[in-house]
Amino acid sequence: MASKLFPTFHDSDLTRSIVRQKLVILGDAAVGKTAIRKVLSNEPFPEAYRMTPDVEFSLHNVQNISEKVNVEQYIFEIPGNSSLFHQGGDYFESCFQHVDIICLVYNVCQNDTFRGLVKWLKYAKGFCTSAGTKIFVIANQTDRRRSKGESLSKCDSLRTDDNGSMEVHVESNSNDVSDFCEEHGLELFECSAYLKADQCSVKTIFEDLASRSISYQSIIAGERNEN
Ligand SMILES: Nc1nc2c(ncn2[C@@H]2O[C@H](COP(=O)(O)OP(=O)(O)OP(=O)(O)O)[C@@H](O)[C@H]2O)c(=O)[nH]1
Ligand SMILES: [Mg+2]
Repeated sequence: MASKLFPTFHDSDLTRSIVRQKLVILGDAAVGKTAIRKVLSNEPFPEAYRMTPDVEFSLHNVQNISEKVNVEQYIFEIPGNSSLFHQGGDYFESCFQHVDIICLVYNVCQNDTFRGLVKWLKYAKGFCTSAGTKIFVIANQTDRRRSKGESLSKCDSLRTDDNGSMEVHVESNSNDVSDFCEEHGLELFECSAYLKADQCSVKTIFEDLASRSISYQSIIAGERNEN
């Protein structure tokens, strides 16, 4: 999974290769796409919700994954607000060119954001130009999950959606989630961008995605050696 747009860079002085990955983060409004990007950039967790009005970008460096390779992840967040997404038109679509990885994010405590993945998956498949793009699902906000026996949790709290209307949050059914992932051949990761202890799980997920690109590089290198 090495981007054609950001080719692998071999620095003979540093004796390390830099593998560049292009990632796109998609999902409904307020599922935590910005929060995930901020955690990866070691920026403070965004407590107050501020809608992302345009494509936003972060660079995440993954070092020491192997002795010979560093990975640079170029992460593009697409606004989740559907009217903004449609206004973005061709520009948003162009972000899907030469993408290595697409992360579909939903909020575990808001079932409609899980249902929204059908739409985001359709966009991802429709706009992607590279055959090798891998798509993953990230279930975020696990810290808000209802613990067994708990009658009322943060999951059931009332909250305003991106159109300003109040709605009750209903937790997504784990069987539905696994069925969806199985049906579409998508791997599922879970995390919380909020809990300090869990923020490392966000980093672990992206390191995992980075290490897969290294495996891919090893295959390519192996093929080159064979020829
Ligand atoms: N408890 C909890 N809150 C979270 C978590 N991730 C994000 N939030 C909160 O959810 C709200 C929305 O987060 P954002 O990251 O801005 O959502 P987004 O997906 O980028 O939304 P758009 O930019 O509008 O598409 C913010 O108030 C965050 O503080 C999480 O893991 N746990
Ligand atoms: Mg955002």
